[in-house]
Amino acid sequence: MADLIHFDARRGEPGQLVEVLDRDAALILDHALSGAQIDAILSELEPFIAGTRPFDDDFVGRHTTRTGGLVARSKTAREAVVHPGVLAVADVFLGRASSNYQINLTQIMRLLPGQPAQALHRDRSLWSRHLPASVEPMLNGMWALTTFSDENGATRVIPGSHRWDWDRPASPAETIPAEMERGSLLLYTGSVLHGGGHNRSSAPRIGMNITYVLAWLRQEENQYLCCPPEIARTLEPRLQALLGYTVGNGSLGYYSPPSPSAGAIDTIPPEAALGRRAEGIEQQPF
Ligand SMILES: O=C(O)CCC(=O)C(=O)O
Repeated sequence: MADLIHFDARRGEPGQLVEVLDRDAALILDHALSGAQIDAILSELEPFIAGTRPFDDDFVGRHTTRTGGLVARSKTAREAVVHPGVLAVADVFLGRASSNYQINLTQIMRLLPGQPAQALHRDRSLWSRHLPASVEPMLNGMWALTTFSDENGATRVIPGSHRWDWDRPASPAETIPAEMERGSLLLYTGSVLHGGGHNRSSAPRIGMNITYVLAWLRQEENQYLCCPPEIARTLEPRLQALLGYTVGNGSLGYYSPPSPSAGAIDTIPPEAALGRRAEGIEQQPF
């Protein structure tokens, strides 16, 4: 089975990466985060990760912890969310089906020793089967905060399975492990079959899953609760927009201020909730 293609995150050309994603539905970007950035992310999130209990279900895994809300909880994780190389790919890849896109999920996925392999699945199942196959709704990143190896449960993918008939059965033998160094990133689509691997090592495998979705779909992790306006107003505008504090595809996500002022138009861009005007969007004074 063909291996996943590796690119250097510092030099990847978006058009070429999108071609590979269209063909294989997954690739690896090396040197995406430095050791210092990873150390900072893990230290900023340490109290949250330490306080997260394993799941009580077989799909996520009973020896797995998942810790979300990363934009609010980790300043350094924000650098991954707005990584210019990843956003350049997302602009092209998701730009084909929506005027803009947003964060879907930010989550530390920590597979503890003994965690068995996860059932193979497509992340686009979040929206059931209602989306036409021609629409790719997601671009996903799994950032390796530890090395990802076959032994420690690297995410397993079936390259090319995004083009399979939805009901075609998949077997673990058809998967390959996304083996990568600490600091690399597995980029994969919402339609590719994949799942966490079996952690047969004696140490946790730590991935940081940051996923993006078309602006006209409901986000998996509620960003307005995870990163409410008090925190969002301190962030850079690009990140605010990725959280969803902007309108998408025309008027989706508009805002009506809780205290109406007499005569003002009541549908304004959500940037108003952060105390600023939206760039390039016509709006009424608030
Ligand atoms: O932990 C992993 O490697 C993958 C997890 C995953 O694909 C999921 O839960 O959607």
